[in-house]
Amino acid sequence: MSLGATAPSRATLATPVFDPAVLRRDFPILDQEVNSRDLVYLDNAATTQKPASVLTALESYYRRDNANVHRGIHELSRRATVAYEDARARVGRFVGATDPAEVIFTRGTTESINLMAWSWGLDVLREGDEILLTEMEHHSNVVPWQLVAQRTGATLRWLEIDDQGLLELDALPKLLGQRTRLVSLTHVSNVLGTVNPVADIVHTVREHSDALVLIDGAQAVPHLPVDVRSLGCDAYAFSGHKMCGPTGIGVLWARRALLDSMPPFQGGGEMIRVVEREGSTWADLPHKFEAGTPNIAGAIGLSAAVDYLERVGMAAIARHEHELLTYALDHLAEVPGFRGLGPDQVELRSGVISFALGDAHPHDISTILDSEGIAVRAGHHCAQLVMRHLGLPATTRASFYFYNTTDDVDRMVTALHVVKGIFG
Ligand code: C6P
Repeated sequence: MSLGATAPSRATLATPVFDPAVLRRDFPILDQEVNSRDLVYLDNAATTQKPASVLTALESYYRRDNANVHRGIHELSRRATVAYEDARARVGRFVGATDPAEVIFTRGTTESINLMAWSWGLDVLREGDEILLTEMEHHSNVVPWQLVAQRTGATLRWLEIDDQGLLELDALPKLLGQRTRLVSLTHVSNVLGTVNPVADIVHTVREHSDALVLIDGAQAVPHLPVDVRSLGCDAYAFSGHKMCGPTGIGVLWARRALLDSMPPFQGGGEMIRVVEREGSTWADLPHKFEAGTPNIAGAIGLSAAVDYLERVGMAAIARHEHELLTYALDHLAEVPGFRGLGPDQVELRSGVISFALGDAHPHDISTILDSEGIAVRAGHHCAQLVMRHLGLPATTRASFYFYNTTDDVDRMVTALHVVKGIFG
């Protein structure tokens, strides 16, 4: 089934055959050569490629409907507003949010977490309060809390990672208490691929504290079925560009009562009710948190991405990534000097493989792979605390999506043999 610009009929969808080799035809960018080799794109944790249906949605919005939202009473503005608000409801439903007012459009996960930090954190945190983070966090879920802790006198506490790349959950109850105001953690690690048992963690947090739970879902929503309500968390952040959507758009979902209690994050047009010289009052949710002209095209593109992902099927995506991960780990183990990082149990991981290869530097590895037309990421992956835990300055990282095939893995394995030949 190719799920390109035109959606297949419901009848076709009743018995879809998941075939990554066919699905990848929906992604025009994948059909090219890099350094005279067919492109193999294995940098999906950084950003994913966009199907034709998303490109078409963006183009047709700009060609036919472009106008500012919630302002004009002319036809184009009406169309743009309807499309933008439909996108909010659509994207919210994709992660189990039943109330569109709880879906705030942001620039991405980073801005969603900053919204929580600068609105809720600055307003609520006091000297002696504690924020519990994990050693597994991306800098986006570390630095905003450091900044807000500096201003409020709150303290950061840390849940560690064990030798397997799993969170040391036995230590969690001891880290929680009266002073814990927030537990903020990633759903899936962008370095180790570890899928954290979020619902269980929320349960433990509720048993031992009154803390809020914020989840960084940047690497989860694109790869597995997510339902924010059944996870039981208070807030959940994710990015559009990692799930076939455009860059510059993301979501903060949070419970209505929490959002209602929070002051605005930024001030400007759109987020006010009345402005007087003496002060202003705020618009209702979700607009209170969306100052200025929003990323209208981005929201519409993300909605098209969500349509696409739903047609492919999130359960099928997760299953395919597990199969690819198993296949890749088996074959990579044959490359001399290969050392994979992250949990041994594939069921506890998503499609991310960070690795070391003998003494070869990750930047050299990735340069050689690039010369073979293979895109991977090398570096600390914006997770220096994880690197410190691993005792490495950097790793090479291959990250899969549903359009990757075993042929892609074979190409990488062959290229790593070349790297090994060069570095010995
Ligand atoms: N990780 C990676 O290559 P933004 O940049 O706001 O869309 O997402 C930030 C972010 C937050 N949390 C996690 C777990 C992430 O993986 C990311 C982005 C990319 O791993 C770029 S550094």
